[in-house]
Formats: sequence, structure tokens, C-alpha cells
Amino acid sequence: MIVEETARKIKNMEIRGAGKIAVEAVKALKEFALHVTDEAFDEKMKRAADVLLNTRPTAVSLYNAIRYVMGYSGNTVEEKRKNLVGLADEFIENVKLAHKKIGMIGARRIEGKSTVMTHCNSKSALSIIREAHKQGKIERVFVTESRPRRQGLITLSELDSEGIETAFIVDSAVRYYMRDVDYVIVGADSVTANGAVINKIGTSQIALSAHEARVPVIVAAETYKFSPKTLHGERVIIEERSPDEVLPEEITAKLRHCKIMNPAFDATPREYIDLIVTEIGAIPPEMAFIVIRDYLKYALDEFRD
Ligand code: RUB
Repeated sequence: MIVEETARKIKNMEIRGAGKIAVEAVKALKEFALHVTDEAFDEKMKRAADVLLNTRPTAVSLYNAIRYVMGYSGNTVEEKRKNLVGLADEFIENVKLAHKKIGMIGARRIEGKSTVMTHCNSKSALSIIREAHKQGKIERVFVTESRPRRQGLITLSELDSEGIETAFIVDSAVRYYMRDVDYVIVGADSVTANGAVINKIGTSQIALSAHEARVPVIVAAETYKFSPKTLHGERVIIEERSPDEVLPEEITAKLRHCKIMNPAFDATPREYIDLIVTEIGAIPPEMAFIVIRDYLKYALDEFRD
């Protein structure tokens, strides 16, 4: 029940954002495990993990988090459950710590009184902005609308309630205002082995525009956002969402020759990224391979044979 309920909320985006998806999936697995008492523990856990994995395809955080928890061991059901619960608690605690560290590390990179631009709604990116603001380094934050789901409104209300000055712009105004921006700070759903960042659709246009204006692009990404699958040649699947997020049915129903496209994410090549701030340090995108090799061993195992 808890697993299906969480899966439903992730699918319909009541639970959203790569970090949050991962944490809520882990909580659901933990809760489910507490109620599995029979010998079919492994089988039932595997089925529950698959239900959660099949919700949103792009954020590798979900995959890594589930792999982490499903790496449990033990000889008896009791031992397995105890081990799984321990791993789940550890993962959740690590996420909290990661956000804090990313905030601290990222804020050090911000100089003076700066104007920042952010896209969508990323907990990790906002962690840097909040910490920098606490240190008196933020003048104003440009917040993009982030069509079609308008997650920019969540960012806007969060920053506003914390007394941070904002400017709200539609996505197509990014280049127009880039000359007023000192740093672009965004989050990530996945970081590939070659250092590309997959994030909310429109991120690559912002990065391109920043590159043109020589504005540094900082990506805030915990290590569990790095994709071990890409090291083994898999491509990141870009989620294509429903057309009615873009246009209401009363309009599309009248169109006979139009297909509405609604990709939820895009890929920004590493050339347009200055820095990826992780909980283990601020690294160039070229170091993505090392993060995967050294910090995601548990998630790489599946690809061994
Ligand atoms: C959210 C999004 C966020 C990343 C990082 O997309 O693209 O920038 O997930 O977020 P959606 P966080 O709204 O479609 O889930 O730093 O919170 O993990």
C-alpha cells in the first residue's frame, strides 16, 4: 500500500525533485520492509523496488537510492529487515548532510553581492542560494517560470518567504536578462559519466546563454545524482510527459496536424558547466567518472557480469 501510494505520488508529481523522489522511495521501502514477515522477503522487496523504479525514468537518484537500500544482507528475514532499515536511515541522513555541505561549499564560490539565476525548483541549488544569502552575498535571484509545470513558483514562494529578493521571469526572457546575472545555479536529475548534466527542460538553453555572456554555471548535485548506468554505455532516458501539461485539451482537440512535445528534461554538455558542487567537494564536470567509480560502487555492482 505505502509503496503503491508513494509510486502514485511520484508519478503525478505530488512528490517531485530528484532528491525528494529518492528519499521518499527509500522511506516507502523501509516502511514496507517493516511489514514483511514471511520467507518471501527478498522477492517482495524486489517487487516493491520495481514498482518505485518504474515511476519516473530520468532521475538516477531514484535508481541509486533503491540500489543502496536493496544492497541489504542477512541470513534470516529478521536480519535482512534490520539491515535494510539501517541502510534506509543511513541514506536519508546522508541526504540531509549532503544538502548542508553543498550549501556551505557552494556559497564559498559566490563573491560579493551577487545576482543569481536559478531554474525550476532544486533543493540543492537553493541550499547554496540560502547559505550565500545568510552570508550577505545575494542581491537578488532571477527565478524562471519553468514551463510547463511552473515549478519556478515554488522556488519563488520559498525564497520570498525567507526574505530573499527575487525577479520572476518567463523562460524565454533568460537571455535578455543574462547580462544582469553573476552566477547561474541549478540542480541535477542525473550527471553522466562524461560530465553532462540532465536537469529540467530549458537548463541547456540557460547554460548556453550564460556561456555566451561569460556567466559561470554552477550545478548543485549530490553524489547519488551521478549515473553509474552511463558508465556502462546506457543513455539517460528523457521523460516525455503528457501533452495536456502544455496545452489544454480544448485547444489540442481542434488541432488535426499538431503533435505536442513535452520533454521534462534536457542535457547540458560539460563545456557549458563550470563547476559541480557535491557534498564531497566542488569539482569540474570532467571528474564525474571518478565520482561514479569511487562513490557509487554499490550501484555499479549490477553491471559487473
Ligand atoms: C525537478 C528538477 C530539479 C532536479 C534537482 O524536476 O529538474 O532541478 O530534480 O532537484 P521535476 P533537487 O519537478 O520534474 O521533478 O536538487 O531538489 O534534487
